[in-house]
Amino acid sequence: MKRRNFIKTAGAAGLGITAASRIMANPLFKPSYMTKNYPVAVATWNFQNATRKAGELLYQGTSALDAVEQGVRVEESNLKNTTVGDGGAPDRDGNVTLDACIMNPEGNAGSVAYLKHIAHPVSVARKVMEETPHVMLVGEGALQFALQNGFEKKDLLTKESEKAWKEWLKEKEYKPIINIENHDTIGMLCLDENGDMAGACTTSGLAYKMNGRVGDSPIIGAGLFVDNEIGGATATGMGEAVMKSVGSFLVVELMRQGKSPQQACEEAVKRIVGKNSNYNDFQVGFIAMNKQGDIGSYCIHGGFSYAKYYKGESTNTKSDSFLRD
Ligand code: SD4
Repeated sequence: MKRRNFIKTAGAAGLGITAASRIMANPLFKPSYMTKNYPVAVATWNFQNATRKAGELLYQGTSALDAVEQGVRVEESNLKNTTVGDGGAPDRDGNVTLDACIMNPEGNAGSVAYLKHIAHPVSVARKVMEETPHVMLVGEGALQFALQNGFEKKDLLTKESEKAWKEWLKEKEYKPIINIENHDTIGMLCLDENGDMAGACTTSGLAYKMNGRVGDSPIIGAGLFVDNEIGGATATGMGEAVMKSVGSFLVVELMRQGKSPQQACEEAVKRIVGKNSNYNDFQVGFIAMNKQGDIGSYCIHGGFSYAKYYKGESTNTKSDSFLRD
């Protein structure tokens, strides 16, 4: 039996056939699976400038793909944000290397990793998606491709990031920082007025990572996954744990099996907790959205939140967490 028919039948059985059919015949009756909570833009952390930008575009009729790209670019440009784009913290050797990806409603994807000197890796990722036969370009090749496509080459290491890195060099102690200044990687999902979904994820990765390290954020299925039939998910936190669980793909598949966005995020986090005995030492957070625009989020440690723009209102919502702080 199809799920919708099952829901109708089960509902009818519970209420009694006559009462249920009377309710369903009412023109104002809207079963929950038909509720449209969109256009909407949602992003990891309190990145409300980014969701506001994307959301306003969505309400002007912009496509999910254009809105999500423009939305995350706000944080890529933000020099005060040391975890994304220009001004991002460098690796141990002082290189700022950026990771980003994007997916459109058709299920196409583009990605760049270990990209130096380009302030907007998400836009390079989009070009990879739209203008090459490939999904992912890395390092020198990604930079070459970006320059060939007119992106400006610039030094992304700010004075502040350089100073903080030099301070770090004194001890060279490497341990993941949970909830960096309460913001981190930006992963965003947009659902446009046609009900089509696109997503993007962009980061400078873990501060003081090893030279050459790539995290989950540019990996399709790990840092981001969108299936326009079901919904999308995106991740933040310790990329290694997200990659090993193919986290965002897992969340979307759990939604496909009937879980709500919230239940799917919880299950994915619990799976990571179950497989990593050191989960106390790192953060992972997911956000997810289904095709109705319902949103869920869950993380290991408290402190994670998600930003949302819906019907002219910008909000930041605290995420529930596995560990109670
Ligand atoms: C990474 N997930 O590179 C990203 C960055 C992040 O806490 O979210 N760091 O692993």
